[in-house]
Amino acid sequence: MSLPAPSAVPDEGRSGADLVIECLIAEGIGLVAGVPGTTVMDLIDSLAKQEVIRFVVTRHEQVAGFLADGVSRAGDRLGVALVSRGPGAANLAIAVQNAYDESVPLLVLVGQVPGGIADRRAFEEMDVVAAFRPMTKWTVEIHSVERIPELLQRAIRMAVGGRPGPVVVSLPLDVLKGPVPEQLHPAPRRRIHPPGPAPDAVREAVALLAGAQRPVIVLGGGAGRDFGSYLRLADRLSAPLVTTWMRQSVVPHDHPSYLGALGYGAHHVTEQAVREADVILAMGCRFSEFTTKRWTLLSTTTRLVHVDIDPCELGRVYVPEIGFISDARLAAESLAAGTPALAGTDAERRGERLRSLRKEFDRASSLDAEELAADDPGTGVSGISAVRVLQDLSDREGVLLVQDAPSFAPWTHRHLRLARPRTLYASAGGAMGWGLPAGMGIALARPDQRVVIVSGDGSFWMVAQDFETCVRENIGLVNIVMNNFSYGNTRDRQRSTHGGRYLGVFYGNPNFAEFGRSLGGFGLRVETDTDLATAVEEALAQDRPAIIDVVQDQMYGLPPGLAPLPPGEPGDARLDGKRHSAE
Ligand SMILES: Cc1ncc(C[n+]2csc(CCOP(=O)(O)OP(=O)(O)O)c2C)c(N)n1
Repeated sequence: MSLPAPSAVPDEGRSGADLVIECLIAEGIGLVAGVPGTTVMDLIDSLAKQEVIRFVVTRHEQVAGFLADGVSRAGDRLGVALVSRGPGAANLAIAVQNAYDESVPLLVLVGQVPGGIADRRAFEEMDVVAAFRPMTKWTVEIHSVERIPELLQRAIRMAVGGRPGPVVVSLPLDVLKGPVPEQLHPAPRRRIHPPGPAPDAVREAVALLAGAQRPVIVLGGGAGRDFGSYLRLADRLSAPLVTTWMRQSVVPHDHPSYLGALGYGAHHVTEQAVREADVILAMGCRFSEFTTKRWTLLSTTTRLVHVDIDPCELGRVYVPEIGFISDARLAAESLAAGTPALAGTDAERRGERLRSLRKEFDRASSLDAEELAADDPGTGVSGISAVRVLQDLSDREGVLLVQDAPSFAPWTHRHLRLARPRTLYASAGGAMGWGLPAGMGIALARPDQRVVIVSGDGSFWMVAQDFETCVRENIGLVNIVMNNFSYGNTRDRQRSTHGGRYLGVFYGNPNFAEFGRSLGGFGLRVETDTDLATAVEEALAQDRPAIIDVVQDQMYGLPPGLAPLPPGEPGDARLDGKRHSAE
């Protein structure tokens, strides 16, 4: 389509919107995803006048938000979303809430009605600060052009610094249109160095861990990208290393200390190691509901060392015997350096225990186990099994796997073995529809890799329209849709706890392959197990985005023996405000 050439509007100097974009460039932002609207048209115009930042327009604001989330998770740059006031901001809220829940850094720019008509319930006016404050690290409205560099820079530092999270900046139209004094420029880019551990705390923790009989390391999302120091520490301690819910990709699974991920669908042996631990060293972890089996997993006699970058996390759920503020990696380095090599019977005992736990983990997580061959969640269903999908996707060179929030999650949780860390991206926040947009952001941040997303049909259809964005923007991902014509996870809850009275969980679907093709992408429908591997190969060979519609039985869902998590009791005795220690 050819567009008319831009009209030669005389340059009237820099506007507030120009300055905002200059600030983003100074901060190294490479991509902004968003949806237009009256209050952000000046920002979009400023983006049109430059070539450093790519602007990707999406078909729904939640997609822009989740896309920016994917950029932040996978790349080295902060993800940024741009939306208009009231309706635009409300549509995006799910992505902010999810990023807050998962400690994902995000910068959201929201257009706002001009100050001169604010607080009169102007058209689409929304109190952005009040609406977003409870789900952000910081929400701020900028009321003068002069303060744009200061407040934007602070917003970005807040998003990426400490425990990361979303930050929302509300930009009234009069500020975006306002003239910028010639001497006003972006503030220089500044980052705060993460804190290291206090030497005393390290000494105390080393002493406690050295005397332990059954120490366990629990690693959370705060572990960061550099996993070497955790493995060195696990080696030094001869200790099992487990991760929190959905964070199994932070370490390589072939390391002899790795014992799986906690959370919904965790293996018995993974939970057993934690339950039986006499000392737990938790790093970059917030002891979430799923990780702790609704706060019932840790034994009352287990002594706790908790390391986190956020002081508010220390003792928020479990009060540690030794708690200290530190970047998890820096703490692991110091702990590994300070831990003496184990010798004699201690070394033998711990080593033997670890080997036996690991053997059990290898058996339980095997994809070839006989019980999995008879893949049946107890309902006599047929169709393409999740096991087959996993077998066809496990550890493919050059592929990053993205997992939406359907019943497929416990399958990967239990049976996906990753030799290479950071090759699985999963949302612990539970938001359906995260997969495709996050996968788009991950693909844009990592063009050297191919992205394969696995979504439930319900989750996919919440954001399916943005497959068009993938085609238009040439984002060559593959989206596998596990098509069971139902909200499977909630259907299973009706089966297990509501006497099988099914209501509001079944629906019809289009042929997703045809849908993909109608938008200019590649599409294949797969109805038998044996065709799946070829379909994945074919889809990966395309130079355009692809959908693989994997047809399943309408009752297909969770792994054998795994019931949906029942709504339950508040927690265990350890949360009665008792100090947690051996005393
Ligand atoms: C945005 C959002 N709405 C509702 C839910 C509640 N919920 C959790 S799983 C689920 C069903 C998921 O269905 P689907 O994506 O088709 O995956 P399946 O479980 O069938 O594999 C629902 C409705 C949610 N997590 N997120």
